[in-house]
Amino acid sequence: MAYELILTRTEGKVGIVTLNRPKQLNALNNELMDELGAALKAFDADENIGCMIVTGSEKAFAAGADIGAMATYTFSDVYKGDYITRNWETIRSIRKPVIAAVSGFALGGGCELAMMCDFIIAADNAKFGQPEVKLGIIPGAGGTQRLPRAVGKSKAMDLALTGRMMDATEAERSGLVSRVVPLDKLMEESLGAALMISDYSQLAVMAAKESVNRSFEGTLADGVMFERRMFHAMFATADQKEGMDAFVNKRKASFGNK
Ligand code: DAK
Repeated sequence: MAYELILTRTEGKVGIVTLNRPKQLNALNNELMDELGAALKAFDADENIGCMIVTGSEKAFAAGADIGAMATYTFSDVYKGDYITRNWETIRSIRKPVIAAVSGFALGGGCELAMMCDFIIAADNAKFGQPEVKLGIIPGAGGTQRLPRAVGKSKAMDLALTGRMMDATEAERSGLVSRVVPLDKLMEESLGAALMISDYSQLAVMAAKESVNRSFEGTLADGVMFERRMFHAMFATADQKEGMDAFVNKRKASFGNK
């Protein structure tokens, strides 16, 4: 499929999507979100891909939903068209891991998109925020729900109510991002993590992702039971036999994803 607003490429078993509306700081419109969803779904279905990275430009991961496109929307436009839900959350249905490699601005819908990924690696110039209040709206793509789960109520309230940005150091300190790296090492570090993940059993990786996601969606007891059953299920896979045999015999495991 030919894309206009994103670039796609692969590095080994890693599928990389680069948001590519540089003049608009990667502002997210419907077309871009359709393309992003299609690209991620294609990588997810590709047996040769084990992990994905979503990234932007040095200046902006994404500066939010496209304000120009939204400016004249009415309630009936967004409600009838199921704005956001229709195509923004495709990323949540992706079963293989998706890493957000964030440099520059990740604001509004851009911050929400990064939070929909499985974890965030940030360059030291990254800036995160939910500035929607300045536009007379509130976050609409999960920001009021995922941000407090990541950084706690007080900081989430601070960000959503003042609209201020937080830098990469504050984002790491508060748990929004997993690592901060120098800007010129962002892709190297992200790719290193993605290649490492891609070498593991896809079954184990997908089960781990599904189990961690469960921790945000139910009670602790339900989550632990879900994890336990997934853990038990791993013993039905050839990859478990391979992984443990490789350890016992001091050799590198070679997973067949079976
Ligand atoms: N949309 C459209 N264009 C944008 C944009 C955006 N979000 N952000 C930047 N641009 C464009 C600018 O208009 C400018 O275009 P030209 O004037 O060159 O044509 C170009 O990108 C460069 O931007 P600046 O000249 O402003 O660059 P600076 O370095 O001076 O400033 C900035 C960078 C990121 C601080 C600034 O551009 C900025 O404040 N941008 C807006 C950030 C923002 O407010 N983002 C939140 C958007 S609201 C919903 C669900 C979700 C959402 C909405 C509804 N529903 C369920 C209904 C989500 C909403 C949002 O994300």
